[in-house]
Amino acid sequence: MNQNQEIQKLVDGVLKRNIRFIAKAISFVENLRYENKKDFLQTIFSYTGNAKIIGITGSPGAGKSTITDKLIKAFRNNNKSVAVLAIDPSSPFTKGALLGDRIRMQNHTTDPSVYLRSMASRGALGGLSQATKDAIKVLDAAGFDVIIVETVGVGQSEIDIVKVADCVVLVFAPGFGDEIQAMKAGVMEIADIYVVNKADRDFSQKLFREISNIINLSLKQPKPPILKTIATESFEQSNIENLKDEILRFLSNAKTSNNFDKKRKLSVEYELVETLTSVLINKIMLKKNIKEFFDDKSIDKIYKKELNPYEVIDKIMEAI
Ligand SMILES: Nc1nc2c(ncn2[C@@H]2O[C@H](COP(=O)(O)OP(=O)(O)O)[C@@H](O)[C@H]2O)c(=O)[nH]1
Ligand SMILES: [Mg+2]
Repeated sequence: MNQNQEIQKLVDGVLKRNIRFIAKAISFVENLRYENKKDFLQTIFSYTGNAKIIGITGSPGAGKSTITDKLIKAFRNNNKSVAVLAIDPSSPFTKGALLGDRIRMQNHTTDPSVYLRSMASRGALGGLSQATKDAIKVLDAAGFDVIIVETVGVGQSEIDIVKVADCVVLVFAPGFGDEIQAMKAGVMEIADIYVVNKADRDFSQKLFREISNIINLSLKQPKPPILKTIATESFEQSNIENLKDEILRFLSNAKTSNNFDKKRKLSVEYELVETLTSVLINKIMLKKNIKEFFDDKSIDKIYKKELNPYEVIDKIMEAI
């Protein structure tokens, strides 16, 4: 089989929602450089855009995976197919956390309309990597109605999730002490829905009030809802059915107000710029007459103030 046939086979498998091919396609986009996955991405492009993408973010241990497990159930009750991408910031060599996520979501492993996948985050500056965005496209093309992206809310990935998700759920739990930190960092602004999980724990009411106060002060319109959940309770007791309803309400309001399209167009623009940036930089760095600007000697000179970096940039711009 030549390369085109290989790619077509992979695409066909994905479009048929064949789990083996989906797994293969995600590894494909995860491991390859842009030039090598471009043909594949180009072929699936026209099949993407139908899934609802939900971001679940918050501190490690807040209960995101436990909530996701029950959200899967809530969407399955409505006959929606669900794919989950759990983005783990830890090194790909320490699989502990990934295993934990799998265990918390294992209730659905025999359901062909549910697909779970963990990915290591390898994005620049800890943000969502291009691989993650491409994996979302694979799941979208595969026809999943809902794609849940679980990201650990530490820094850039929390902000980044806004660029890919249609609805962002920010999960808090009492006892982390990082609530105020998060608010300071401006992370609060990214949420479309707030969840205070572990509502069975002490101080959850206090946390609920704190977050309510912040929402009331925020200029964001409409005011995001805030829900209390106990993800470890039975489905009926957990309040996750309500969370699903709030997510659907948000998405439907966003559609009517045009915010949905606006947000998606922004993310198209972001990705265009991001892809162009990485393609350009790769192309530039590979040029022979550019390499010398980055060799040890040149870096050492800049370090010793013998060479001015701004001059170097000017020279690079002239050389390309
Ligand atoms: N008491 C209590 N524990 C919970 C609740 N939700 C999750 N947990 C527990 O908190 C721990 C971390 O949950 P997990 O879903 O892995 O958090 P994640 O890191 O945000 O994905 C697990 O031991 C869960 O069983 C809850 O509502 N109440
Ligand atoms: Mg988790």
